[in-house]
Amino acid sequence: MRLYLINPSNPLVSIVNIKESRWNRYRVWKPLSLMVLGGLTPPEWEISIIDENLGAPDYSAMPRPDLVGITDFTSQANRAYEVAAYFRSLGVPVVMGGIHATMRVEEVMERVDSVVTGEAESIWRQVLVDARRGSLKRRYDGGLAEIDDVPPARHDLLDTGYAFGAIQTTRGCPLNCTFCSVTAFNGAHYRLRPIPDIVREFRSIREKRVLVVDDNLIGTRPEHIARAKDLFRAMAQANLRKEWVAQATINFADDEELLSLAARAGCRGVFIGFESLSPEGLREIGKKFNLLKDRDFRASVQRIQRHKILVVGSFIIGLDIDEPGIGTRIAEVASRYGVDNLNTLFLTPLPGTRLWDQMKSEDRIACNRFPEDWKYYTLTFPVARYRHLSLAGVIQEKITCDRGFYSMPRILRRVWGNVWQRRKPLISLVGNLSYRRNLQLNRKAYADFRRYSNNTHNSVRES
Ligand code: B12
Ligand code: SF4
Repeated sequence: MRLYLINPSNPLVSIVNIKESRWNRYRVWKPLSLMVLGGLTPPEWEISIIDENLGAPDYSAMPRPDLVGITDFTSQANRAYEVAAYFRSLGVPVVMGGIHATMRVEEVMERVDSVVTGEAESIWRQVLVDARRGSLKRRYDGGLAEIDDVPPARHDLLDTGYAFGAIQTTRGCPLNCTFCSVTAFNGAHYRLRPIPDIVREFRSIREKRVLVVDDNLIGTRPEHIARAKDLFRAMAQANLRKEWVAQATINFADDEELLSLAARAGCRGVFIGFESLSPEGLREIGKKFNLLKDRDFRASVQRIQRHKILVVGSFIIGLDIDEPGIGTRIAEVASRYGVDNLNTLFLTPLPGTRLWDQMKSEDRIACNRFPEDWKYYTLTFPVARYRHLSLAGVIQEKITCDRGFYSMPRILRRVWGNVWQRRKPLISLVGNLSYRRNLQLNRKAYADFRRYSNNTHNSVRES
């Protein structure tokens, strides 16, 4: 029995776009979901994982599979439907699962044979049994997995062309920020994989560098921090010789022992969502956690960097409190915090989030020709109507912000700071140049987007 597991091409960045910027190689990540499905699949299935970000293959030249499984984020939905239509035209059954399939079940059901909602661990084997018998159900619900049932991912099924391997150590997030799908999809309970399983799986990853995909590797409560320390101790003891990057909340900076253990375990970079400059903004999006303790963000960033860990800071543009000038302010504040890279994203109502419900009820979802418009749900296009910023205005804020933060003098200052502190100046330079190069690509994409939108979506205030 032959199974194809497919990651449809990602409109945002793929290795195919390497011609446009060779630094993009560092921005393409392995589709861990499909490697986990591989780990759940019994040996009688011959599995091929096809990641279209490495270049879409000529499916007609490949052997006919008995079953196709497709994963997709919302932004990949259109390509996912094309791939599904192709295989269904050959009479091959197609199953779709993952975040978009879960949040848009009806839409997906119209285009595939079977939809799997939620996490797949409890249900995937049953799907395969039914597929063999030719009796696939239209819908399966995996719900939330027992965390001990998460198998080691099949890292051997995908090997070439990536700069980073991938692993997951926790699932779920209690914070439930309005714009984020994680609590809706993975639940509010923070579930922890057993440490020995993680260490063993780390060993099976061939890449030297690894992305730990957890939404928050360290968690928010004292018992989470204690577990993170145990994990880092075990990783250091196992002498894995891996360098890894992860996502964490800002409390990562609050515990010197945690930082030092993380660095010893191989942590080289951390992605932190600051999201907004102001307490009102943080309250608006429900990220109250960042408000705690009268925090000095600059000092927090510096404490992390002292352990030779790079900090990527993320902010959102387009909150209801954001007014003209927000782009310049974010660039300035992010520079003041001293982050090594800045990632600004447009406030985007992703399906299944609280923000989606709110914006839908206020008739603020401007790109709403679905499924075609899903391609713009990359957080890099302003798909909604913002309170104080028009379409042209919000795009201009983003351009101003990026131009300000990634100006050559500021890049050189940051890289020089890294040389001075002996903190991986090369990685910092590559990261900064990659972002800078993509700014030019973004500008063209925005011009096309404005033409597509016909400049119709005004700010809420104007309409
Ligand atoms: C790692 C990651 C990335 C990596 C991508 C790695 C990759 N190629 O998969 C990078 C950094 C590139 C990335 C980029 C983006 N990401 Co991202 N990312 C994640 C993150 C943190 C973890 C994903 C992961 O690997 N999970 C571990 C695996 C094991 O879990 P899983 O994917 O959910 O798979 C399970 C089930 O969903 C199911 N399943 C999945 N696929 C299938 C398929 C079949 C057939 C079946 C049966 C089951 C099934 O089974 C799996 C096992 O239980 C998630 C948050 C999260 N917790 O999921 C956000 C998340 C998926 N990303 C999100 C977003 C918005 C983006 C971007 C658009 C934003 C941006 N500008 O960065 C881009 C778009 C990329 C694109 N493809 O177009 C959103 C997606 C929301 C949505 N509705 O689409 C999420 C949920 C975060 C959020 N804030 O809401 N991302
Ligand atoms: S943005 Fe981060 S902290 Fe907020 S709900 Fe999502 S994963 Fe949790």
